[in-house]
Amino acid sequence: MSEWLGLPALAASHGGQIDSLIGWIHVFMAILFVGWGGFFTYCLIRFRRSRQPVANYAGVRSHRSTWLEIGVAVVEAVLLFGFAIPLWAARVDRMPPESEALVVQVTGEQFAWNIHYAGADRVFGRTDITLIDLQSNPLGLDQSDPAAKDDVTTLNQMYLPVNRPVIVKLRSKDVIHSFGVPEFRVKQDAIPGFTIPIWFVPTVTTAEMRTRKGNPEFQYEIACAQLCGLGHARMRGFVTVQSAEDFEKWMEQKLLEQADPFQ
Ligand SMILES: [Cu+2]
Repeated sequence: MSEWLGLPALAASHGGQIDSLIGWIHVFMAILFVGWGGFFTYCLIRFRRSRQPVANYAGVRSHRSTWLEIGVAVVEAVLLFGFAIPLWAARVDRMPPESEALVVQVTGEQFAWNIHYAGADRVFGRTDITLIDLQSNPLGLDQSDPAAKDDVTTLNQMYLPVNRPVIVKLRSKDVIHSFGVPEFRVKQDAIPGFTIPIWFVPTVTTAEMRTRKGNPEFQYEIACAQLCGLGHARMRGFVTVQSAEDFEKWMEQKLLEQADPFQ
């Protein structure tokens, strides 16, 4: 159904459920559209002026319309309680344990995405607002903190291993941004003062998606989905999904580069 609706290619494990929810909403809305449209047309013809010159002050006496309205409410309740709420609960309640997932901190700012990995110790180094330097240390990472030694930070470049749960902890330095990756079917606002977790499992590597799409340039893109200022349109990040081995190699390489930027 997702191709039929023109949805972007799917590359996350929970995405099928979201697509089927979108599909069912379209089906039910199509039924409502045809039903109400038909009723409207019927009314236009049935109650046209030439046939009904004098207004009927008594109105409808049958209860059919009441039953119809109850029917619509039932369909909407099914959508809400049968699909939307369970899906939402699975997304926000059943977070995978952090020990099994890759935890990445993503901090939005006007107009970029700061990506922060905890490294092998799985502990994020301390950050301090007074240490922030827009050029050299946009996250204000405290290098004197031992936990920061193996941390990896990047700007607008997110690397993820395939088929492993990823927990993104979203933060913002200034205004409300929104982390949206259409292929992963995730979209969440980043709100200053909050750390908001979201999770997903990427299922298709960038390389595989390039082959599937026949487009060697394809990139998963983090699009800021909240108008956040004049540079909003260029607030783009990129996600590279790799095999677990390639991801580990990338982390090692990145650590070496950070230790010696001139190598
Ligand atoms: Cu933004």
